[in-house]
Amino acid sequence: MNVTKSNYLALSGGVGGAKLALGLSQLLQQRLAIVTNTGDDFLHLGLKICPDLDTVMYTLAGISNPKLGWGLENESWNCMSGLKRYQQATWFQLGDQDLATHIVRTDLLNQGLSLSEVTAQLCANLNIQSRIIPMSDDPVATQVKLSDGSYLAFQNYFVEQQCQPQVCGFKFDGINQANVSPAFHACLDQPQLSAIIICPSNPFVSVDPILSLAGVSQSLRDHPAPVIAVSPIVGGMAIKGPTAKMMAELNMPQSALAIAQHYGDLLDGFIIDQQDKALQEDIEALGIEVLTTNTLMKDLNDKIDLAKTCLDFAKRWSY
Ligand code: FO1
Repeated sequence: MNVTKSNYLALSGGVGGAKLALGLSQLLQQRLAIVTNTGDDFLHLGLKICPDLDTVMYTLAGISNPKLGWGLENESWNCMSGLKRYQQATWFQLGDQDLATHIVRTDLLNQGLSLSEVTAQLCANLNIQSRIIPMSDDPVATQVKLSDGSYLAFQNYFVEQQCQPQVCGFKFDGINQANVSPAFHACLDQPQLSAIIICPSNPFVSVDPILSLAGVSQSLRDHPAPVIAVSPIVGGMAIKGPTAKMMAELNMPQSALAIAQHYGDLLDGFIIDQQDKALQEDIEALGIEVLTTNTLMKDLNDKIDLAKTCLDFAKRWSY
């Protein structure tokens, strides 16, 4: 008897990933687990900041700042004004309500809870139905390599320097010592996973940290569930963020084909935008099944439609 497979795993980071995660969570609720990148995390003003966890959390709770994509809606910035008084760093904008998240997270971590436990508690308070899981409970810090061979911490690159510096590589400090988080490990061990969906996040700094954790890539290859990615590049452009700029600086074509080649044999399926239909054959030649659709997510309906397309596409591999 074909056991009804019912659970889904999404890998996400950044704003683009959170959009699809929201669409998937609207369809799947508790049947969805979202493993989130923690390579963007850093200690700032004594607080543990986890931007990609917070972006997914706020987005699924319906309280994220729709214009910025990160932080909270209806935010005030009084603490930032206070910090200016003491000549403190204000390049990383921390809203007053957002600060509550960082204060509570830092306090619970200092009490000995794991990042997974803290995340579960924050999500419970925000009444989030899907499970948001840090990729690891151990520290991993993404550094971008600059053309002079030096490394720059991710937030200093992304926010303080507005992604201006040329990058020629990346490293994830701590990745070799970091363990896959318990809930992530449990997801990978679940035979009844129906699909593993790589959201349209930056492959280099949002998805690769997750895939670089020991054993993750091999687990995805070995898992009976299809691994499906949605291209973060549409018509040669990134919808948001530095993905296309990084690809240019890495001497890669800024195309959905180059993204498919980057993920390589990890993928069973790849969803590209109709603007990139001409690339379908070249991607299929890699042994990857391709679906062409509208991947631009302008509103909640688009996010749900794309999520539905992912789930229907995954059915091609169900037996
Ligand atoms: N991104 C910015 O471009 N400028 C900011 O001032 C900023 C503050 C910030 C505060 C909390 C948070 O959770 C995210 C924040 N981000 C900011 C986004 C952050 O840089 C993320 O790493 C990106 O979204 C990429 O994942």
